[in-house]
Formats: sequence, structure tokens, C-alpha cells
Amino acid sequence: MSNRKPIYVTQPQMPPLEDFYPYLEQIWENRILTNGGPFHQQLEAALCDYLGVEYLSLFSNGTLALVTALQALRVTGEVITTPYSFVATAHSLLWNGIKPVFADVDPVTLNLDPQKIEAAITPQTTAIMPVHCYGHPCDVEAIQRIADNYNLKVIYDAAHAFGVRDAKGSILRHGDLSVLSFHATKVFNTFEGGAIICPDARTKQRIDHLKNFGFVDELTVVAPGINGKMSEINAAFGMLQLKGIDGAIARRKEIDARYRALLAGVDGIDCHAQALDAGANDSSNYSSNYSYFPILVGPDYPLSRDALYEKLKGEGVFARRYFYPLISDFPMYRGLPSARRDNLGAAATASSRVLCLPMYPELAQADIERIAGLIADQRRLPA
Ligand code: T4K
Repeated sequence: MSNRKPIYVTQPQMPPLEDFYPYLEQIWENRILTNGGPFHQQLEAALCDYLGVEYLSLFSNGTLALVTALQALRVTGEVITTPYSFVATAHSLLWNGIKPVFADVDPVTLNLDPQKIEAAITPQTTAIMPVHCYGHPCDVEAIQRIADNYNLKVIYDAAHAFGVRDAKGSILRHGDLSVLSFHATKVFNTFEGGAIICPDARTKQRIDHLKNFGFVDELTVVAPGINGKMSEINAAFGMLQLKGIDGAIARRKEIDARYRALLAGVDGIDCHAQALDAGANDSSNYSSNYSYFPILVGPDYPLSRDALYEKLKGEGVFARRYFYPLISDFPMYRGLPSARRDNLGAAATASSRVLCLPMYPELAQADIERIAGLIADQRRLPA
């Protein structure tokens, strides 16, 4: 084990502490701690502006936002989703009594393969829940065509896709709803937090009722809502975080480029293609957020993925296997017919090969070189 300071897969971006004091003083002054207070309202407006979307409702985390998004659209029956994601994606379905139906991913983009979605539709299907995995846009046009043809709703789990744009604007404008996560490990964090992006004021109103127990006013409750509200501390922190977000994404872009350059010649290591290379729609004006840096460890590499993971760990580098195991392999899902391995070949292959390398704005240049060097060195060592 190395004596160096551990390097984790991510480290949250934090502004100087003293910059947060004035925000805290305001909260102490006005004594509004939650329930749609002034910072909550400011952050909703500021995020709409920054992201280029019209309606956004803040949440205490991304998972509650997913659960509520399904409630808002009254989704029931079966929903087609990806096994290659964080477990919260499918859990949000189970929390609503909905049956997840897993479809395979495209082996290059690692997002749901539209053809596989279409093949999984049954008379019980009511919606599709794709994930813009690692912030790389799904094939939104093909998915919308399927949704239109079969009269299905589309809720994007956009937990990784803060600030991602295609040629015509925010990726979050696609589908019926999109859900963001502002967890500590995300590109934009409010410690914990999340949001639903929706296309019209009426839907936002329903979502806002649902996240506040269903209250419309003091005496009227219109739905069995939940408590999904973001607190003023989190919202105030979000306002401060927004100031640094462009710089943070720019630094991530540099790190992404450096890793790619350093790993380019290493046989058996494939850097997951940026959406540009992966053939996403409208790639001409696509802008990424560089939220993760996944590599795929192939059979040509001298170590297995897990051996490389352990090797790096021994050197104090805590890379992560996002997303292994597949969601469909967890006990509450593995009995589903759609969870069968032969249904999910591309997802299973990616899951057995992927390793997300440390990626965060404050990752030092020397550490990037060292991590890439450790990976490249395995090729030179005698087996
Ligand atoms: N949908 C998708 C596609 C998602 O990826 C997620 C969350 C959600 C939905 C749900 O959104 P939220 O309800 O979380 O808002 C992490 C995150 O907890 C989770 O938010 C995220 N996806 C998932 C991909 O990763 P873990 O269990 O791997 O996190 P953890 O605690 O091991 O953190 C990873 C590393 O980050 C640590 O080794 C050290 C560093 N770290 C972490 C935290 C929490 C810090 O430096 N500071 C911190 O405060 O799940």
C-alpha cells in the first residue's frame, strides 16, 4: 500500500469557505430554512438560465426526483430501462410499483440501444427511462420516434448530464421529463440535491405539489405527495457553486484530453469514446461536461479489469467500476426475464471491462501522469 494521500474517483468542487459565510448570514437573518425559500427560488431561476431550460423544480436528491417524475406522469405497468446505470435508476421504478424491463445498451455509446428498446415493448409498456450515461447523450431522436409510435412517455435519468448540450441546446429538453442529480460526486453539487426539468408551467406545478406532500395551499392536498424539497442551505450553496461551474468543466476537459493523450498508445485500454466520436446526433456542436473518465480494459491488456483495479488501489488510486455489477444482477432484479445475460450482452461486456479513473477539477497534473503511467507500466512489466 502506498503512503501517498489517497486519490478517489472524484472529489467535490468546494469554493473557499469564507465565500459561503454571507449566504449563511442571510439564512440566519431571515430564518427561512426550507419550503421554497428565497435561495430555493433564486437557484431554480439561475439554473434555468444556466442550463437553458424553461422549467425546473429542485429536489433534495436525484433519487426522489426520479420517484416523483414517475408519479408526476402517472406512469404504471412496465418501463423499459438500462441495466448499465447506478441502481437508483431502477429502484425509482420499484418504489412506484412499476416493473422494470431491461434492454441492452449500444456497445459503443453504452446508452440504451433504440432497437433493443423497440423489441422490449409489450402491451403493458407505458414509458422508457434511458440514462445519458457518463453525460453522453442518448440517441434522443430515435427514442422519441419510438415513444411517438407506441405512445410512451420518456423520462431521462440525466443524473450525469448537467450542462451537456447538443447543437440545438440543452440535452435536458428531450423527452417528457429529465432528472438531474446534484450529489457531492457530480459535476455540479449542492452536497445532496437534484432537479426535474419539465416543459411547461402546469407540469412544474404538479411536480411542486408532489414534492411538498401534495399541498396546494394550507388546507388543500391534491395527491399523496412526498417530502422532496431542497433546503435553503443546499440551495444557497448551489448559488455559490454556479459561479465556478464553467471553470470546473473547462478543467475537466483538460484532464480528459491529457488522459486520452497519455493512454492513446496503451494496447488493451480503450478510453470510452466521447459522444463526438461515438456518433451522437448533431455532434457538430455538442458540448460535454466530462463528468467521468471511463476506460475499458480489453483482453489484450496484461491484467484483468479487476486486477488493474486492485493494482491501482494498492498505489492509493481508488478508481471505481461504474457500472458493475449491472443493476439487473442485484437480487431484487435478477429474477426478471429481461435480466437474463443473453438479453444484455453488450451491457455485461462493458460492465466486466469498465474502470472509471479519477476525474475532478482539482486533480493535479502530476497525479494524472502517475495514474496513466501506472496503467501503461503494466504493459512493460514481465507478466
Ligand atoms: N441516476 C444515476 C445514473 C446516478 O448515477 C445517480 C447517482 C442517481 C440516479 C441518484 O442520484 P442521487 O440520489 O445520488 O442524487 C455515488 C453517488 O452516491 C451517487 O450519487 C452516484 N449516482 C453514483 C454514480 O456514485 P457511490 O456509492 O459510488 O459513492 P461513494 O460514497 O463511494 O463516493 C465515491 C467517491 O467520491 C468516494 O470514494 C470519495 C469521493 N467522495 C464522495 C462523497 C460522498 C468525496 O470525496 N466526498 C463525498 O462527500 O455512489
